Amino acid sequence: QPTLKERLSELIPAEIENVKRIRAEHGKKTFGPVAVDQLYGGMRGLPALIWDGSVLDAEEGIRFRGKSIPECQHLLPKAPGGSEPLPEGLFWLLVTGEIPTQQQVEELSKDWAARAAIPEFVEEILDRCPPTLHPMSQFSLAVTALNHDSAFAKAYQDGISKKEYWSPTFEDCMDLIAKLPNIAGRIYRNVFGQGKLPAIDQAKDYSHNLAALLGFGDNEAFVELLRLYITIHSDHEGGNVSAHTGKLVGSALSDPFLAFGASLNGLAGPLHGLANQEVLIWLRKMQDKIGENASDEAVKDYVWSTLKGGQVVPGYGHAVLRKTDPRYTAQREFAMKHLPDDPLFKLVGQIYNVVPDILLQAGKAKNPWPNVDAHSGVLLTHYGLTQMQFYTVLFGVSRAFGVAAQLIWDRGLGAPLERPKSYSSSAIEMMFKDK
Ligand code: CMX
Repeated sequence: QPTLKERLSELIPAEIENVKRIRAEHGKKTFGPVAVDQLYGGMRGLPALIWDGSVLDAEEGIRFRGKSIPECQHLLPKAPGGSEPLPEGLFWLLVTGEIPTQQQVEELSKDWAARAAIPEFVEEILDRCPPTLHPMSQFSLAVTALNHDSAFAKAYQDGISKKEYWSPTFEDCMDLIAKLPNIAGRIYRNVFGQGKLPAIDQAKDYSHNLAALLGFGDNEAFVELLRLYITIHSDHEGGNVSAHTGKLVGSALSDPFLAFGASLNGLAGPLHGLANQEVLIWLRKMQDKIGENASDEAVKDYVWSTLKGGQVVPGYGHAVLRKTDPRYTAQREFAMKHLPDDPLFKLVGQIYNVVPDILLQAGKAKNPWPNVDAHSGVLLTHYGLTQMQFYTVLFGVSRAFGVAAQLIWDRGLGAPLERPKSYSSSAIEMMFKDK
């Protein structure tokens, strides 16, 4: 059975021809006008990027290479005794569009375990960070510093041909994903004082090793949660801040460590990945104010007070989605199976029953339904990972899978430098002066 790299080396030439054909047949066609509002309005709906790993439908949610989350849960290989998909298999799917065999997934687990060590100087950088520096800033520092050993940067300096870019990019992407657990684990233990890091177990899968580095290796349910968590957070098509940033920075031929470091800085924003931290802070504040087992009325008043204070309800709304996020639903199903009586899970369910109506009444949010971040923190808290400042780091570990898959393809297909056109407001006025 071919390795992932062998399979890619077969797929890339065929896809180069495919893209040539698409461009020859359709390259000069246009779809849809550009409205001035889109320039001022965060480019919502503006067709601008090619992204092959996943597509987001506003009503249905995400599909990874055409497969919904329940289909991925069904089709992708599992760990012995487990029922959630192994993220190794999801990565294979994102990169190739194919479902890997159990053996191919096991090989990937071994490959990543073998690449997992981080350079000593990166350990030192992390050890010197004050614990008050946000875990996401530490994460981004460490990932950026991995560029020291980038195979792509070295190959570029050595004069590699453009046709070969994808190969060292692939190696960097594999190293990047493989090293993230050691970085995340070190940050967690440094910041929250949780003892010494264990060694990577070469015989275990990625999620197991990540859980062990965080101190939860003995908790099989938590390991299963991480398998699901990484799978569903991996990719959300190309226009979201972290994915697009990675692609943009990669287009300058910055190596995958530099590109993904930039992704992480975008993920660290409260309207994007940091929302999972914000949700838990908000829930805890709500409990402090109105107590546990509060009435629907009390929850409603609290939600209104958030809105009236000029703040967003974290975990609700989305720039593209217009229905409940299937990533929320997948986590809810996990909770129903593993922690149905958890009080915080019950509060999340109660909030689901009151927030959409309130957001509709408030009349601003285009999507009143919950997104992925409304649920993730509750699951992590249940198993004892209560430090919410750390939650976005786990989102970041997962997001590397989607960004890396696209970086490999961008270099494989020779994607050009991104350079869209910007306009000043006076130029817009001039353009429509007499129209
Ligand atoms: N609570 C209160 N107001 C909200 C809201 C929410 N959850 N969601 C949207 N709105 C408001 C917007 O702030 C905006 O207000 P203004 O007109 O005053 O600027 C208005 O409704 C219209 O916004 P929109 O078109 O519906 O949403 P956007 O595409 O601009 O923004 C998002 C999308 C996610 C940033 C927004 O819904 C939000 O801030 N949600 C809360 C934060 C959150 O959960 N982010 C995580 C998203 C998932 C992820 O990336 O991880």
